[in-house]
Amino acid sequence: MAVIAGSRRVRRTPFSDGVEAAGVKGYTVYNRMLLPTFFRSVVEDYHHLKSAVQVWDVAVERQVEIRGPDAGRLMQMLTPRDLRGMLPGMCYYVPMVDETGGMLNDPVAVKLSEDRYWVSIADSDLLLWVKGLAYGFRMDVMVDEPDVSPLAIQGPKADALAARVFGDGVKDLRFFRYGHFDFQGRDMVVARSGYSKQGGFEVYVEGADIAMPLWNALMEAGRDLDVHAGCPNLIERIEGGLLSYGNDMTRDNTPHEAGLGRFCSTQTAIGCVGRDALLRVSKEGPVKQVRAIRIEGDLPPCDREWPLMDGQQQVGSVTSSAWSPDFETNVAIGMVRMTHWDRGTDLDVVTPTGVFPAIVNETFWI
Ligand code: THG
Repeated sequence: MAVIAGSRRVRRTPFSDGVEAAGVKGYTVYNRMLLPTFFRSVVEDYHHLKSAVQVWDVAVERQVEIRGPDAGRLMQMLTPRDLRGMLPGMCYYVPMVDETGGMLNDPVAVKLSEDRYWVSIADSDLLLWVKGLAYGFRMDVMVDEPDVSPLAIQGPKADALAARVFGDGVKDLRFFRYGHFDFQGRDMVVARSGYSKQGGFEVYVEGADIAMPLWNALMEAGRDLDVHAGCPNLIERIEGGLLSYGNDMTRDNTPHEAGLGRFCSTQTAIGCVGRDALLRVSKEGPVKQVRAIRIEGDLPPCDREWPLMDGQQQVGSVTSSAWSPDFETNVAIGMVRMTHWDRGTDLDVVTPTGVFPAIVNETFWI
């Protein structure tokens, strides 16, 4: 593919100077902001992520801040996940849906206090929907995008690196919990979370001025741990079954179709605007759903939907795919009709360069 032209419309991040100094070789655009796609090569980055530690500029995970007396009520309007058990100190993975039950985003919500949340969004303009609801329902809340940029520390040596910069206390964090830690006199929210299955942290960096000092401190502290700049890795995230909004699910899908039914308790999510629509589909169950797919052959990059065929009949599509060096197969994510979603079902996938054998896998590669 050709290069992405820089312009003001495609926003840089507070870490972009560090990313460039580290030799970034590819970018995509996410929430109208630059997101690195690889540094050395996708495969080299993959092996390094699984064996060492990386620092990721994930500032594209923009925050929608909801603050005010109606913050809790507005949050529950957005999601079929029951938020009554969510306390300050917790992060929740929350499917967000419109009035038809269609997925608008799959963010990580961070509860800062009873009346203040950050919604750490995937690639869609969730801010506009939230502001529209707040205005339309005359809610007593402020909704905006604060100067907060997540920086991820991911990989098996993430605990060791994070402890050197934030102290041993970070090691006590449980999965999807956060704490407040000091860095150069600044308060930082640090959570045990991140868009990989290798473990690690996400630092919600408040204030662009402290971004490069933190980036540099992590790079220096981790020199003997072989720390390297990295980014969400296509191969590793498919192996782990981490979904990508806009790729693996869209507004045309319910959370149940996306395989996110375990994050929904629609019956008790009182106030969710998509509740009535989802109660109907959650009773019946979805007729198509996300599946792990194994594909044989030398495939092109998956930059469009690939039809999944049973003979002449289309029974689904592949939405993400990559060669996995560790599993020595092409790992893929697809949306497959109920009639063909059972483990071991043999299908054909139609790509721009040919037709290849595809098999529905029991689980992701974790
Ligand atoms: N972290 C933060 N914000 C984000 C992402 C993130 N915003 C964009 C994008 N990623 C949102 N999508 C996801 C997808 C998967 C997960 C988090 C955000 C995830 N899932 C785990 C899993 O499926 O194994 C665990 C979820 C759970 O058990 O609660 O982590 O990565 N800040």
